[in-house]
Amino acid sequence: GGSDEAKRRAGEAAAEAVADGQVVGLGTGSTAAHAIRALGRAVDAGLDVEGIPTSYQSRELAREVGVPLTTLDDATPDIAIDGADQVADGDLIKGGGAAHAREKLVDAAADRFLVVADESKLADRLSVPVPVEVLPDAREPVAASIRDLGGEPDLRLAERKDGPVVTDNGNLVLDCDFGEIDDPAALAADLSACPGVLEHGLFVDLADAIYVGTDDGATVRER
Ligand code: DER
Repeated sequence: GGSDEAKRRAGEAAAEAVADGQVVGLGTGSTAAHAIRALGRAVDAGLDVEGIPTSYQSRELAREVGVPLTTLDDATPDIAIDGADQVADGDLIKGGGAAHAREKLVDAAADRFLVVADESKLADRLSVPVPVEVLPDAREPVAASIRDLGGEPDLRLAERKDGPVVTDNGNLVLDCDFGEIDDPAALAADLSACPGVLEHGLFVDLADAIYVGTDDGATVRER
């Protein structure tokens, strides 16, 4: 991935967009983490915000840096800040951190969804594998459906645990390689229609702005 400096620039620029009194969706991953840390500093300086986390990781970091927390039961996010594995013309592939089910819920609930990414995430077409969260029992039936759709499903194995990655929701993740994706919306609909699929990492037409970080700044692309 890109440099941490570029990720920091993107995250901090997006955090600047948060206004006093707002509710903020707190994304998952190393780029969104910079935004959460910046919000913690802003809270220390008097900013009044409440965060809705998108994963165990973002909840823990928010608590660590002092961002007050709320939930979708009690608040609607005005703004969400979240990373991406790939960005192409405003559509995203997310799920590198296996948090995309709750991320999509919070990111889509927000009035404005700001993506934060370093330049290495930008592409002309979406082409990285699409993470698909599945009920454990559904692994094989969904894998068969993925193959019927032209993808190659790969069960995501854990690094510091024997066996597969298990999500915050207790499910498994199939990383599905479809190569270049010509019609993200159509593939997204096909994936959502598979019984046993909890959520997939295609975020189609959800992003409102892309904050692109470089080593010396950040640019904003409004959608
Ligand atoms: O899991 C996710 O969706 C993350 O946002 C991921 O897509 C980006 O993680 P990174 O900022 O650490 O590259």
